[in-house]
Amino acid sequence: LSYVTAGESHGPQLTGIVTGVPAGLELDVAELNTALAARQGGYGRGNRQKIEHDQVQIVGGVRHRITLGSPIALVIQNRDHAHWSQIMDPTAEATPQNTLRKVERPRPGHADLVGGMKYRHRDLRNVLERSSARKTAMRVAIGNICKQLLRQLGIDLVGFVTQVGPIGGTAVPTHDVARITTAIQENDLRMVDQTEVGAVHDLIDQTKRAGDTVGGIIRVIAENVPAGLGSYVNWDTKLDAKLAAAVMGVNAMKGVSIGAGFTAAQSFGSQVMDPINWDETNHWSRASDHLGGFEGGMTNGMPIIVNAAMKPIPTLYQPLPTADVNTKEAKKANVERSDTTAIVPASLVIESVVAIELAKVITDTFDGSNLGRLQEQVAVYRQELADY
Ligand code: EPS
Repeated sequence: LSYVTAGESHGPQLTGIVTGVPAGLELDVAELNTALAARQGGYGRGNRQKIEHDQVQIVGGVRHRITLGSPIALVIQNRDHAHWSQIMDPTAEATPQNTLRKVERPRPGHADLVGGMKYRHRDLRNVLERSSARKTAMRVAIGNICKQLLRQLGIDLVGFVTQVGPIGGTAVPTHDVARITTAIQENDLRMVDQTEVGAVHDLIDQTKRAGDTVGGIIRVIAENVPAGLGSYVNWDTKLDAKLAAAVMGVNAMKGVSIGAGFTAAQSFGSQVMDPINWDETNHWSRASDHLGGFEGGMTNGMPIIVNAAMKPIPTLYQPLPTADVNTKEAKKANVERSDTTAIVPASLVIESVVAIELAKVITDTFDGSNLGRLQEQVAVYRQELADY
């Protein structure tokens, strides 16, 4: 299973192709659109989301709601393109008129400057249009297809926010995906602890007034993942390594950890390892889950816990010093419309990339041609693990 996306933030549309989804999966398109709407929401979003109304159009690989096993092609329109149709026109010749809104003052922390250097762009709009997090909408659509596939194999997952700026970070008391999913729907921050919501709203309001931005920490929990996915035998077959790469592939991510992560470094081994249990009901399990469901780069059957640290968004309404790429004069950075924080949408995106990696390893480990056969093979494998 793999995917590719194309499309600029203010271009006509986002396009995605995902290949390797088994045949025979009944797709709930309403659920796909609900996930896209959730990614658009959350406290701290800017005005762009008032323009967009993300809806997926399926243009390949699905017939009468059922996946065919062929590549699935998806489209999401950029409604804002109507305001940028000349500036982002793919075929018209460049004229002074349609190259207005040039970006020449790169924003520190954004891809602007290095992207311009690397691709020899003098108008940094050519960089920012693709480096924009707008493209993550398509990853949520593809992630939701994978989530629907995983559900057919008994695997569920959820992404949520555990910290915004300095607020939060308290231990999440549960690994129960259904309980977390219910709790985070009670507020507009996808946070489990409702008592933190008021303080986070205040923080985001103050940050916005100051023309500044704020980041945070996201957690994804996946449950009922069978043991033994990924492998210890080579560094590049470790599944935790693949999850880390997928997380770091999301805009603005600066850190990733599994389970206790960095706090494991300051604890003793006896406090970090998860004691092994065997009993008639659960067969093999662990007494705790500090290692976030991974031993030796393989799933161990406990809930997978992935944490991601997101930096504050680099576009600031009170911009930082930079230099004009053409005149070289010291200037303030370009100001583009932006969110104060995108931690809520990012939690959906991180959930999506984890879903994609899990769907990928499962369809690689077992025969991923047809959902029914995949279900049979996974059931036989789960039984074998229980009988071990
Ligand atoms: C983004 C800047 C903003 C965000 C955008 C990401 O876009 P605009 O400049 O058009 O206001 O809204 O995110 C999305 C459009 C989205 O759908 O998430 C950026 O510079 O990364």
